[in-house]
Amino acid sequence: MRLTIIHPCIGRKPGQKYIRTWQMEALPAATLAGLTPKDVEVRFYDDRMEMIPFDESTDLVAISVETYTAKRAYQIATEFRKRKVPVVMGGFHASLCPDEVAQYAEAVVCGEAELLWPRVIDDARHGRLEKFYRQSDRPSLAELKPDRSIFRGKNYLPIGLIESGRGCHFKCDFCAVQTVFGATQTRRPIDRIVAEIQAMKRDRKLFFFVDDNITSNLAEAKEFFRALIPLRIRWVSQSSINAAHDEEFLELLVRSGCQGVLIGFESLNPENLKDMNKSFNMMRGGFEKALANLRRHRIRVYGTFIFGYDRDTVDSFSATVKFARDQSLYIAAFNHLTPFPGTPLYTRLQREGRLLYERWWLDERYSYNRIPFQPRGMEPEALQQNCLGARREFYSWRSIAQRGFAPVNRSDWFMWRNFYLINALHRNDVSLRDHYPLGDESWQGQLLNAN
Ligand code: B12
Repeated sequence: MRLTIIHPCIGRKPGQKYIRTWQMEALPAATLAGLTPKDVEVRFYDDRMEMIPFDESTDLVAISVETYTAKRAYQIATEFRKRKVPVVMGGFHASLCPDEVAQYAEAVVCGEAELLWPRVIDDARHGRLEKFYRQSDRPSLAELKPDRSIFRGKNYLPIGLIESGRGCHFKCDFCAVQTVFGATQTRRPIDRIVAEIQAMKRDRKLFFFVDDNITSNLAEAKEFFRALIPLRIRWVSQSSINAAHDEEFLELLVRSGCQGVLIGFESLNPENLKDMNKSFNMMRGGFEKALANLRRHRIRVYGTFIFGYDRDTVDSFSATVKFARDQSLYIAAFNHLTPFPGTPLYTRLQREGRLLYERWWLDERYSYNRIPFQPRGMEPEALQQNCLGARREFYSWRSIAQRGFAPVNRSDWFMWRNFYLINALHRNDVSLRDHYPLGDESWQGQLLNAN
C-alpha cells in the first residue's frame, strides 16, 4: 500500500512561490508517518516548498488541515479525489469543523491520531473507510516516534521540532487548543524525549519544543529540564507567564539551555485580559515583574500581543509597542484577534452578530490579515492598519538596534547574531502576508463534494 502525506500551505498568488521565511519541519506529517505500519510505502510533499505530483500513483492521501490552510487543503483533496484516490483529513480544523471537512474527504479523523491511525490504514487497505474516526479522550504519548526520514532532501530551517507535551490547562477564550484538548495536557516520558534529542543533536543547533505551554505542569516541567542539563543543547519554547515568577524554575530553564520563551501577553489592559479569560497574566506584579525576572536570568522573550478586544482603541497600539521596546523583547508579534471556529470567542462574536464573514477561512472575499469581525473600539480597517503600524515601528532599524543592545539579547553570541537575522526577517515580513490569498488563486474548478 502507498500513502501520500501532504502538508498544505495557506495559499498562493498566481505564478509566485509560497512565502519562504519560516519553513520548519512539518511535525504532524512526521508523527503520522511514525504511526504508519512499516509495510506501507510513505511519501511526503510539503505544499509550502514543492509542487504536489497529483498524477503519481498512490492508494491513500492524508492531509493535515488547520483553519488557515483549509481552503488549500480542499483544493488538494479535490485534485486527488478527481483521480479516484481516497483522501483522509485530520488536524486542528478537522477536529474543530468535522462536518465541513467531511464534505471534501472520504474520511475525517477528529482529535489525536495516535490510537486511530493504524485502524484508518487497515480500513483503507480493505476498502472500508468510515466517514468519521473520533478520539474523545487523550491518548498516551509514550509511543510517539516521529519519522523524520520523510524530510530528507527538503530544505528546512535547521531547527529540531520536538513535542514534550501536548495541550494546556488554561482556558483562554480565543485559543483552539483548549477546545480540542479540553484544557488538559499530556506529556511524553522524559527518557523518550532525551533519546529523540540525542538522535537529532548532531545536525540541529537549536531545538523548538512545540508544546502549547511547556510550563502547564510546573513540577513535571522542572523534572524534564533537569534531564536536559547534561545534553547541553540550546532550546526555545512557549510558556505561560506564571513560570516567570518561580525562581527554581527560572534557574532550571537557564541550566537546561533555554534561550528564549514565547509568552502570550495579549493585552496591557486588565479588562481585556479578563474578557479573554487570561487574568492570570496579571499575577504577582504583572508583566514588568515577570519580564524583570526573565531578564535577570538572561531568558529572551518573544512577546505576542492581540488587538481588537472590546476595550482596545486606536491608542492601544503605540502604548503596546512602547512597552515591547522598553522591555527589550527579542521579537514580538502584533496580531489582530482571530475568531477560530469552535472557540468560545467565535461563539460569542457569532451570538453578538459581529462576524463579518460566517466562515472567513472559506469566504472568497477574505484574505490573510483582513479583519473577520466587527471590533468595538475602532473600524476593522483601523485595526488592520494599526497592527501593521505596530509591526513597522517595532521592527524599525532604530528599535532593532536599541533592543539588540540590551544585555539580555546579547548575552549569548549565537543568539545575538541570530537576533539581527531574525529581526531582519520579521522586518521583511511586516506586510508580506497582507492580503495574501487563502487557497491557490490560480486553482481552477469546483471543490469536489464527497457527500
Ligand atoms: C509549532 C506550531 C507552529 C509553528 C509551525 C512549525 C512548522 N512546522 O512550520 C509556527 C510557530 C511557525 C506556527 C505558525 C502558525 N500557527 Co501554529 N502551531 C504550532 C503548534 C504549537 C504545534 C504544531 C505541531 O507540530 N504539533 C505536533 C503535532 C504532532 O500535533 P498536531 O498538529 O495536533 O497533530 C496531531 C493531530 O491533530 C492529528 N493530525 C494532524 N494532522 C493530521 C492529518 C491526518 C490525515 C490525520 C489523520 C491526523 C492528523 O494527528 C497528530 C497526532 O495526534 C500548534 C498547536 C498544536 N498543539 O498542535 C499551533 C497551531 C497549529 N498554530 C496555530 C496558528 C493559528 C498558527 C498561525 C496562523 C499563527 C499566526 N497568527 O501567524 C501561524 C501560521 C500557520 C500556518 N499554517 O502557516 C493554531 C491553529 C488553529 C487552527 N484552528 O487551525 C494552533 C492549533 C495553535 C492554537 N493555539 O490554536 N505554528
